[in-house]
Amino acid sequence: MPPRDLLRAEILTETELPRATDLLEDGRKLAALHGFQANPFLAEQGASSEREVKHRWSAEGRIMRHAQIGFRDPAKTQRAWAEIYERCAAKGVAVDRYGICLDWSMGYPAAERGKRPRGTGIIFEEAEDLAKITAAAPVAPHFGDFVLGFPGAVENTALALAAGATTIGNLGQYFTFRLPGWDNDVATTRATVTALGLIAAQDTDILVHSNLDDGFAAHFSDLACCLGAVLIERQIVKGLIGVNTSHCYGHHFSNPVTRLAFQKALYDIGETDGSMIYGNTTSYLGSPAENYASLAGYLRIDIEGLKRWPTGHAINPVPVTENERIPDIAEVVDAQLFSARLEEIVEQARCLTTPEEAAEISAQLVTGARQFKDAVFKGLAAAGIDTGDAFELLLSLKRIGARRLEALFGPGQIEETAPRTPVIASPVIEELAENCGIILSGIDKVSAANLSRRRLRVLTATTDVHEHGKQLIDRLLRNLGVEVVDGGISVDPHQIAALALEEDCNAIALSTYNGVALSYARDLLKELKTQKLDLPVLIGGRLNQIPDQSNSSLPVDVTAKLSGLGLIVCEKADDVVGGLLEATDSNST
Ligand code: B12
Repeated sequence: MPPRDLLRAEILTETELPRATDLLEDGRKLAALHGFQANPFLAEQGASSEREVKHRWSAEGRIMRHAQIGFRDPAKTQRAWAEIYERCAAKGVAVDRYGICLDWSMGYPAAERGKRPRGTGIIFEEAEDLAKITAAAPVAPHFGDFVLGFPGAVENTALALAAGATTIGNLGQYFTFRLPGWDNDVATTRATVTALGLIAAQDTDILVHSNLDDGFAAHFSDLACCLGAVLIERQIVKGLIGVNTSHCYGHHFSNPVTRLAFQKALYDIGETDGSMIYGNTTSYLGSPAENYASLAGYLRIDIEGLKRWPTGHAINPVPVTENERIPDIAEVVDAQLFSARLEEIVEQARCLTTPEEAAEISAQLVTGARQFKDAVFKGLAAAGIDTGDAFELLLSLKRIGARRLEALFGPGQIEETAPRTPVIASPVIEELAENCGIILSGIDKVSAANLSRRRLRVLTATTDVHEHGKQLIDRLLRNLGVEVVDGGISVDPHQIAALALEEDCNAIALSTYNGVALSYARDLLKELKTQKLDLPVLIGGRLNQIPDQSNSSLPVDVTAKLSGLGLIVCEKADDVVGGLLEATDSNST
């Protein structure tokens, strides 16, 4: 598809939109009310921002250490803030920054939060409550999720500043996350640009953080486009607004060579303010003992990369129970201590590493990323988008989406029939294909043939941003001769029911991960009833829910309740076969 296919009228359909200059000015005015409050970490370091500390430590060869916390219960979060620091310090290990997991309901404007669905993270109303937590130990607060990129961006940025954060994100989420029931992307963009104005007006150096894996990276099939996203976001935030950016990557970077190459490529394109290299959480597939091997595997690469190419990033030792549930305090401490010991071991073994292959890949990534960024800006300008206006740029990129951007402007070779060949393939896509092959080979031939004969149409969808489960089910079903109707990512129950009716589907296969399985299932059944549809609903993923009226920190399993409602609970992807065969037995053969 040539770039000329992109037209302003198709992307920005409104006749009138806010101008970034006005929104940035609104944000600047708010700075008189919402200023930055220093935190114990900066006091201890004698610095005015985390950025300053990052530069100092990079020069000394010291690597920061990051832990992610944020229990639903604020008192527990406060306890964790102090206890993790103290228990590690007692062993001579420093934890330097905490990433706070705000709840997704915090993404809505403050006035709306009470009536919106809740997820698994922490919920705050008052800045003082938050500041009490961040004062509990000299650790730099990092506000990553559900701040920038959401309709509640201005209120949440003010909260983060009052709690002493000098790294605030998460711009990556702006491009891909959808809050349930919220489709007003103009309001989201307006809040985000205004919040960027508030950040730009602070008299200390605030970093705008973006987690690439939350944003476009998980959707691009080419890692060169993923690196290109860094250049594009930098151009918008630094180039047009004057604020420094800080990029995080790692969840999906499971290939050691490309993980190391990406680190070098970031260094080569001038990253000095990296927030953290996220743990390769997709490699946590087994028991804690097995996950320790994965932890060592990715940390070793990250330590090696940061020693060679210091970018300011912290390492992030993710607790080994992360694939089972939200990790508890002691598990966070264990992972931190493990990482400190591993750092010593990596240092001793450095003579063994030869990163030539990574260096070669990194050079290709940098060239591809620059090509991608230039093509995106040229293409947007040709389509009539004002590339000097941050509001128009952000909204256009969000609406075009990763897949189309890559198809139009990616640096990979264009193919006649297939998508572009990536310069460097993303490991996510490769792993899904491999995983699908393994599952298919384990399905018995009689069941597969039986399913294929039924000529089913199955709607697949997700309740939240996690889409790998759905992608896997889509692939499996297509390979088994089932027609897949794409119900989308982060969709609301009424949308699923309406589409199932319109597309005359035989069943729904739902993937859910955000601790809302039960409430979502109830709403979906209600919507199906409204549409007078009696369809089997298969459900998989993380089948748990945070009890609504409780302040409990961890979601509870709701598998039995889902079965009680009549849903077909699927533990593994291949359960889709038995589930569909059983549920569609009478009416489809
Ligand atoms: C990758 C990932 C992400 C990626 C998702 C990228 C993407 N585009 O998909 C990113 C980084 C964006 C992300 C974000 C978040 N994540 Co996340 N994420 C994960 C992770 C590491 C892997 C999940 C995954 O994709 N697995 C791959 C699939 C293929 O395998 P699987 O999950 O084991 O599924 C199997 C079965 O369940 C089954 N299956 C799944 N669905 C279906 C459906 C049907 C019909 C059938 C038959 C079978 C089936 O098939 C699979 C193979 O057998 C998990 C932790 C982990 N290691 O599992 C956390 C995890 C799911 N995330 C979690 C959380 C909390 C979040 C955030 C809220 C964090 C935050 N504060 O921002 C946000 C979500 C925000 C939002 N708006 O929704 C929690 C969920 C907590 C819970 N409910 O218990 C987890 C468990 C991590 C944790 N312990 O805290 N995440």
